[in-house]
Amino acid sequence: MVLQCGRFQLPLTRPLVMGIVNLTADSFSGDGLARDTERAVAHARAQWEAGADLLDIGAESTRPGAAVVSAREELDRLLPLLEAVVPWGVPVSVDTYKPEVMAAVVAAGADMINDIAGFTHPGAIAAVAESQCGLCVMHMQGQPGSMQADPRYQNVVAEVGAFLAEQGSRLLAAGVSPNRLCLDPGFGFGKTLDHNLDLFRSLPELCRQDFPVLVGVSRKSMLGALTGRPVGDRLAASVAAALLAAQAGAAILRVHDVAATRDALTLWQAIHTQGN
Ligand code: HH2
Repeated sequence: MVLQCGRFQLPLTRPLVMGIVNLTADSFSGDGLARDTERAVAHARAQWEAGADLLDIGAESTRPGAAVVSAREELDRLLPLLEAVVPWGVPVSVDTYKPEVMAAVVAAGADMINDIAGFTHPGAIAAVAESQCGLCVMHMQGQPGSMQADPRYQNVVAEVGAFLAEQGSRLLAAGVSPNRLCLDPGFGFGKTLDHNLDLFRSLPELCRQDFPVLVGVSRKSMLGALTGRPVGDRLAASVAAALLAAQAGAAILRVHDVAATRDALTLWQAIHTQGN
């Protein structure tokens, strides 16, 4: 299987590592760089050199209570970084749910659009349909500001699966070719710890379906709830979670700690590759 991702066709023969670059002022993980382009470029370079297969740049934090950023401010943060990073020849994803931001970053050379709202905002599908960008469709219940207040599902696995299938169908109906899509259950986005664990347990089933699956659990509060550790001290749990997601069949792992994740995956692949 290959993921069409802008200028790239990414073979999915092993799990890919997506390195996070946060141009936010208030990310939960504390790594946000807001408008500090120089440090953001250095961080992007470090993520790439640590072995990231693709970079994911975001300029609005989704942490409950984080400030909503205007499209203009989002672009003022994103475009200088894109201008620096696109020529490196690394696939660049942009984490945004705003159609006007999508259109502008696609024009600026972004290879993938990662939408936490799953392309549900009016105009989002039209903004990306005619490009060659990879598209990550993520599930979220509610809005970032209030999503963790009281998330409820009858059956979280069925409901998340149905949403992803429906948005996938909408994108295909708009002319998007299937090899541009990947799906993400959206860990921590309007989900309790039990919802997250149910979804994690169901990953093998989701990963057996038609589209590659992206998993983002790096440093998230579900890991804090389980280990009792603060956000800066969740490396071991994050790497373990990434490895378990890979084992379950995830195609892309969205992580803050690229080098550690790569090491773990290298070991996992060596054990799982026949003939080694
Ligand atoms: N998680 C975050 C942001 N974007 N995109 C996808 N596809 N999947 C995820 O799980 C996901 C995501 C939240 O993490 P982070 O970017 O580190 O934090 P913040 O939103 O506070 O900047």
